[in-house]
Amino acid sequence: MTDDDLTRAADWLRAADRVCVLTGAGVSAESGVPTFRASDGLWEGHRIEDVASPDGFERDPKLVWQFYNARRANARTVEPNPGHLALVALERRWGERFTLVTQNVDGLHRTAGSTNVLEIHGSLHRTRCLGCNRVTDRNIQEDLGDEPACPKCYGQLRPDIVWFGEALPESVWLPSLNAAYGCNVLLVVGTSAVVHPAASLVPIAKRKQPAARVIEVNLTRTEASQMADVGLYGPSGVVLPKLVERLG
Ligand code: BV8
Ligand code: ZN
Repeated sequence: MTDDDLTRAADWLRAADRVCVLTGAGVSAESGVPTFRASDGLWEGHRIEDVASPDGFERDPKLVWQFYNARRANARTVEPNPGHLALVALERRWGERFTLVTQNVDGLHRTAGSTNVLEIHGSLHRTRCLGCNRVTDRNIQEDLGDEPACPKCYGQLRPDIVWFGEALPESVWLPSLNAAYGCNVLLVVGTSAVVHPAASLVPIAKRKQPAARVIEVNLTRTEASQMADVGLYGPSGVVLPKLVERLG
């Protein structure tokens, strides 16, 4: 990342009326949350379709709950990193003209202090009942066991997470689309941009008129890089605070 790149990114950001941010697992990596596609990938030992799909849950709900209880246990041990805190600072600067769309289910953006957070793939903190559809915030302190039942109707509980093959809830996806269409700058942080429809927010922001400026923050180039106006390559926990500082 050159100093000139940082200045250009800060200039576009400073001039923006509305800002949208899309984050992925990379923004939590420095907090100690494993990413999905790194060699020590989260899915290690488990095939995605076995632990993050409705069929997998139908086939072996205990295995899926073991996988999610393990991720809840990891989430108990981690703290927000300076990258999460830099995004809180950006939200405080733009207020309700700032939207944070996250693919992450670890809850770290909210823990860091972000408030307008669209958790488009759900959250490890919540369960959903297959009997009465009730969504409950269970936070992450307790292990839910491998066959948790609904306290209200004794129905089967599942993690309130969007699995592969499932639609994103309209309650979070529509405002995310709105934010991507309405923003002047889209900050894409720590995502390989391979999972859809989340990744489609980048071309949406880029192809609309007037186009948004796309700033990518990542360790490496990704599927989104060719649509980025500038790439700030480095750890997001280092780059994002530098960007906030350059904003002045
Ligand atoms: C749907 C919850 C249909 C689970 C997740 C072929 C082509 C295109 C699409 C598809 C296809 N085949 C199937 C599909 C659809 C599929 C999809 O996109 N598959 C991909 C794999 C090809 N999508 C779906 O199934 C979606 N649903 O399409 O439904 C439908 C439509 C209408 C009506 C009914 C049905 C649902 C997708 C949601 C799946 N759920 N998460 C869980 O978390 O347990 S996705 C999962 O991947 C996570 O949410 C994660 O966030 C997400 C994306 O991964 P990333 O966040 O990007 O993480 P990754 O490890 O990949 O990358 C990390 C990045 O960080 C890297 O770039 C790395 O360089 C960088 N990094 C690392 N450290 C740092 C860093 N950057 C900065 N600093 C650092 N320190
Ligand atoms: Zn229930």
